[in-house]
Amino acid sequence: MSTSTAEPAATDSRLRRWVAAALGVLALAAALAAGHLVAGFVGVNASPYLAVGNGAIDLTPVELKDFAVRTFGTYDKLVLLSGMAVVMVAVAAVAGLLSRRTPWPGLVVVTGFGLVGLVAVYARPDLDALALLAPLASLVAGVAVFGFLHRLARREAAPAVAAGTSRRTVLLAGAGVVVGAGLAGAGGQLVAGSRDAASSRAAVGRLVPVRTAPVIPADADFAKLGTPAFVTRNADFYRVDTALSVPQVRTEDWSLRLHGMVDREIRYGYGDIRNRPLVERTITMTCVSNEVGGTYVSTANFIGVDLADLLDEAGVRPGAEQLYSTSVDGWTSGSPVAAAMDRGRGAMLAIGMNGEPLPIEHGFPARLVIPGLYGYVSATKWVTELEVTTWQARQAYWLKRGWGREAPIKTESRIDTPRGFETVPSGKVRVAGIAWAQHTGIERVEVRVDNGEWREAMLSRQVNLDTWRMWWVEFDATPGGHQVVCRATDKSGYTQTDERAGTVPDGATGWHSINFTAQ
Ligand SMILES: Nc1nc2c(c(=O)[nH]1)N[C@H]1C(S)=C(S)[C@@H](COP(=O)(O)O)O[C@H]1N2
Ligand SMILES: [Mo]
Repeated sequence: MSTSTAEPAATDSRLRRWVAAALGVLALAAALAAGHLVAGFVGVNASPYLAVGNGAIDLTPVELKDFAVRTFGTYDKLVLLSGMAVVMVAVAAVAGLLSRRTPWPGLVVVTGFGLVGLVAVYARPDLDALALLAPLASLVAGVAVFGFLHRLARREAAPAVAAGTSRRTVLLAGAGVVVGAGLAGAGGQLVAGSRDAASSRAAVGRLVPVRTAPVIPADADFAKLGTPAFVTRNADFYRVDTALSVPQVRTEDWSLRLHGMVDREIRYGYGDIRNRPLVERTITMTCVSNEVGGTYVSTANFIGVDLADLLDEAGVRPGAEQLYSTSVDGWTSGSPVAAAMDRGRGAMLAIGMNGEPLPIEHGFPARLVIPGLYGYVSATKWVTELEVTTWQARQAYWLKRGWGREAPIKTESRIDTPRGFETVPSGKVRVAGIAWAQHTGIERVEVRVDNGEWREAMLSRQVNLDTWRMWWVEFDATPGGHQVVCRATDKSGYTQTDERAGTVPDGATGWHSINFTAQ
């Protein structure tokens, strides 16, 4: 140590505010990019950013999750990721600002970030120990970059005598980190992309069922009158899941393990399923989070095998109650064994949708589809495990979070035309929409305008009991505001209750109503 204790006050060598904040943000960028690069090799979900987001989803209370799905719809995850980004950048900048004199506050925060990433990846059920390399890379890169840039910047800020570093060097180092982080992040994305499921899906080719679903008659929808098309295009089919990044499973890596209360455990490979005689069924799926009037209802021609066939091969033991299915990403679902075994219901292990292999976001290579039950108890995507068990022994993902165990789809109807608050010419106004009561069938839809008489709507041709039906009716509308309400009656004789219930715990009820203006 020199004797120059009178060295100018440390204030002189404090980093400028913007430099300090930038250091924090640069270290964050380097950390995330390094993690993403390594995740390209060990599994994209090991990327600390995604792992933390996925962890946040799993920890979010039901009400908040339901609110997010309702408010942001398909963008809920984008909103979450953007929100996380804003918070992280802010914390990183503050960490930098706290480190104007010594690097320690920043290093502590960077390490804290790293530990959160490690815990989040560790907690993922779909990742193995190797995946920890990604958050580890983040931690090391974050600490190293912060320490390195801080030292450079401090040297530059120090009194001229001691200075061996020019401002230019610091800026160059900062720019180097930016470029490096960009390259690493993009590299990770590229590597992950080359190992994704798209090429595997393309290699599957056309799936040709031996028993195709009956052709959909032309009068099965009133698309020209303002209802949806009977069969929903894959690109338009609603999507609901907890996965931040869509699981990428290649057929060659996929298998389905069927075990539990069975006589013999079986493991099916993709070829074992694809090479069976495939059946095709037209089924309307609905999400329990669908609010009255909501959009989480769609119809497709699913191609696959009978779940009952697989269960029979394994030999289900007496006393079995629950078919507990697990997705590759750890999500779980519990379906009644009775529904899965009931041949009249036609539960499927589906590998195709509307003539194509399942789209990746709809569960490629394989998913469950059990007609008549809400998706969270019947429709596991990216399914890799079926355990035959009891209700007591296993609790599925949403059951643990307060949703019901038994969740048959409730009879509902929706007005599609006119749109809410639309202005239409007065005179004849056509009201059209959809109704569903899967596995029971729709018998009647009635429509009421301005608290007048209920009028029976024209129904589309019934395709099968597991699909929606379309309806329309015409009214004379005088100029001014009007309200329309609809209600369906199913084939059991049940008429939709007007009592409003929320989606939790087992599906919303109530009549859909819209207001429109005639002029
Ligand atoms: N792996 C996995 N499968 C899942 C879910 C999920 O979160 N993860 N969500 C379920 C729910 S709640 C519904 S409604 C349906 C939706 O299927 P879709 O996205 O193909 O429409 O998938 C079900 N299968
Ligand atoms: Mo759902």
